Amino acid sequence: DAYANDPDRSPALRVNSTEPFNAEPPSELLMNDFVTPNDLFFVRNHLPVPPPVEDPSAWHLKICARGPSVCHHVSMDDLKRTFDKATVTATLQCAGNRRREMAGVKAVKGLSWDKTAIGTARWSGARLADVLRAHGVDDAMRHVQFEGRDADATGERYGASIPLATALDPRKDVLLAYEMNGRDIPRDHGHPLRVIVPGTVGARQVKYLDKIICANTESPSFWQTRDYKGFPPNVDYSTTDYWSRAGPSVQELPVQSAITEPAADTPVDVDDTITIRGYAWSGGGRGIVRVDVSLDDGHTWTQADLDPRATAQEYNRSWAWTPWELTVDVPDNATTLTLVCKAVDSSYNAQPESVAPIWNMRGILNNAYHRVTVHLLR
Ligand code: MTE
Ligand code: MO
Repeated sequence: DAYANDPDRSPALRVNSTEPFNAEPPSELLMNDFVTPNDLFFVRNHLPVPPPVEDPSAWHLKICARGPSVCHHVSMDDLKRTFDKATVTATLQCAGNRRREMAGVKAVKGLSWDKTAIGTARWSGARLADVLRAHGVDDAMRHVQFEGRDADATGERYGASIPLATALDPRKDVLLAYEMNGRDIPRDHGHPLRVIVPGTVGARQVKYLDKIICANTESPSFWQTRDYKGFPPNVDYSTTDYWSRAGPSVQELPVQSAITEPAADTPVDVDDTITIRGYAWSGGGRGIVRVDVSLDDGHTWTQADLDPRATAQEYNRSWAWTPWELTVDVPDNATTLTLVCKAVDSSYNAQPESVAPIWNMRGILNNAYHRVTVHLLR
């Protein structure tokens, strides 16, 4: 059993699949902290967790910075001693976050994620740009490919790539991370080393990192070439040559927000006011300038209070989410409220109003207005 050596997990996680293990935290726990505790951070594994690296000092990363034919070995000690340690607080979101709502429009293929396949951590490690420069990177190359140690039964390993321009831009803060929230990265999150690409889809942030290759082509892995791509709403698995209809690989993510409290379908005890909380976030370092909340299904709107730790982030380098909160009077005699939230990012991108027009067969990139209907006990 390839899964026999998987690590122990918190019983608080809501499990979407056990082999491979995929789970997300309960909605009402997600926004308790600006930085998500490691044991509550959503886990997205495509494959069995690889055997632990028992002795990280005997382990090396392979770096092929001038193309696949010339590779160097870098030990964990080299990585920690030779390169400055950088720490970045970044939100990681799976492309499939909120897939469940998209599946409500029409069937999609993939795990049924609710709205918590997203989390924020303080990631520490070496800057990928520094490590590539030290190994004579060829700036004319176009992509950086990453290979994990986790493999399927045929030996195919998890892999993905990002543009080399992203990796080399010091203001993009791409890390080879060996710590998550001040501790060694847990096994589920990529021990001993993973890539962190702030503002980019989770799928490119390769865990259990084994090899880095600079190349003129994207990663040849299934997950780069055939998955995590956008499909138009009129294409499904029965469409002839559906692969030729895919858009480019997903990299930076669009603006997103969701209501985490009150959770859907839980009766809410209210006096005269109700407190609504959630997160907003956008890809590419775009900060959140506004979150609008409605209690009447979008007829009228009120601005939520944004967490000052989020709004203090640098322009185009706002890697962490924006927790938001709103306490408002409940309309007299109301028994049901349809809460809606929508965020605006620093490029004034807005979320689409509904899921149907952005439906895609893979169920990714759902960033429609988020709606929660609550029944009031009063
Ligand atoms: N890296 C490896 N090696 N194997 C994987 O299955 N899953 C990817 C990415 N990196 C994956 C991986 C996907 S799709 C996501 S969303 C993130 O890891 C999830 O990271 P997390 O499990 O630390 O939350
Ligand atoms: Mo993902």
